[in-house]
Amino acid sequence: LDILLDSPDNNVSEYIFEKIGVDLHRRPEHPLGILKSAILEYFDSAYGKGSFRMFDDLHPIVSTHENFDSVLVPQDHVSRSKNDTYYVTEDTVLRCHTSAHQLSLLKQGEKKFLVTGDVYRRDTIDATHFPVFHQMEGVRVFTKCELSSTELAPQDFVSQELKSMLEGLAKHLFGEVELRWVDAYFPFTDPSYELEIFFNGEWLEVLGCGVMQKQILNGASLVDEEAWAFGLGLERLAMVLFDIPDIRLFWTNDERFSKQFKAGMFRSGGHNMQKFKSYSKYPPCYKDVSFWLPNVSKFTENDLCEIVRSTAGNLVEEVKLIDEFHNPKTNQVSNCYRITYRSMDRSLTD
Ligand code: FA5
Ligand code: MG
Repeated sequence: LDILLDSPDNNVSEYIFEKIGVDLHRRPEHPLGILKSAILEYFDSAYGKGSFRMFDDLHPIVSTHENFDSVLVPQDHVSRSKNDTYYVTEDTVLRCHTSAHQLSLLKQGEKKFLVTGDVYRRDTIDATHFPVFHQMEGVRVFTKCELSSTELAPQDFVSQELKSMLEGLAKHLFGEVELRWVDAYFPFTDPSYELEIFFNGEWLEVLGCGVMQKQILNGASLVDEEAWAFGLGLERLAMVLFDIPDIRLFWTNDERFSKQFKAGMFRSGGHNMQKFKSYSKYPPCYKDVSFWLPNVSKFTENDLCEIVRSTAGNLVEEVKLIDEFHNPKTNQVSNCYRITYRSMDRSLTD
């Protein structure tokens, strides 16, 4: 660990490194573990028990090749920057999505699989974004024979099966829920879509998906086949499923949270399922910080969030730009950020 942290390319703070191995998704009593089983249950019932194989212990440190190249992320794509991704060394990263494992599993001959794991992104901070979260990837390969059973063009057939499968999943999890499909772009799928669910008065993006690029399949020696793939955000779905208002709660050790979740509590369609009962929130505490932007190096909001996060950890609820000032004489710009602190466990002093 120390050797890795000493690498000149490393931009992973200790706060983030400590999250490796916590594996919330492998705890049967944790909302993420409960959700993982509920999704597996859906795949078992829709496709036959065991037909989708679940991988939930693949290590989150992967090569840049796996994280980016293997899924055709262009060389100049923003997600490759050190502003967006945690680099451990020049050519290893904390995976920023479970798609990093698509190609190697296809190469191993897997045709229907799910990958659940922790993923890491330098990102802004608010109630639905956290720098460490969990994704579930799903891939289904269609054989030539399966594709020839329809009059539809292969891509349309695969797209349709994908969308109706995911709508079925949403129904299994939530019962009736308001959802919408949004056209999207991913380098590794075409066409690509995102699914949004109406939650707490807003549309919440819960997953990305699409028809896998031929080039990826070809790389795994699959030439006549087609495939779909999706990657869903487990926290986002769990927030909707259990009515959990803040993404940081998934990391709390407070018994008032953990006692409310039990393995086996999931009820299909949300019928008679216990929702999360919010215990009263402690009051927030605001501090404004303003500073001049450097003239030479580039300032990014993610860098600021990272500093705030490494210093104040889970106490930070939100980091928000509230004022910008340009001094015409010196041609300098200053920013003012409001940092909202709130503890899940106690009242903060000033
Ligand atoms: C991806 O990560 C793609 N790999 C998904 C995919 C897989 C597309 C296979 C096509 C085929 P995206 O960056 O949109 O896509 O993230 C997927 C989901 O992760 C989002 O819909 C959201 O539910 C969740 N998510 C993204 N960022 C965060 C965050 N900071 N905190 C919590 N959840 C997040
Ligand atoms: Mg997205």
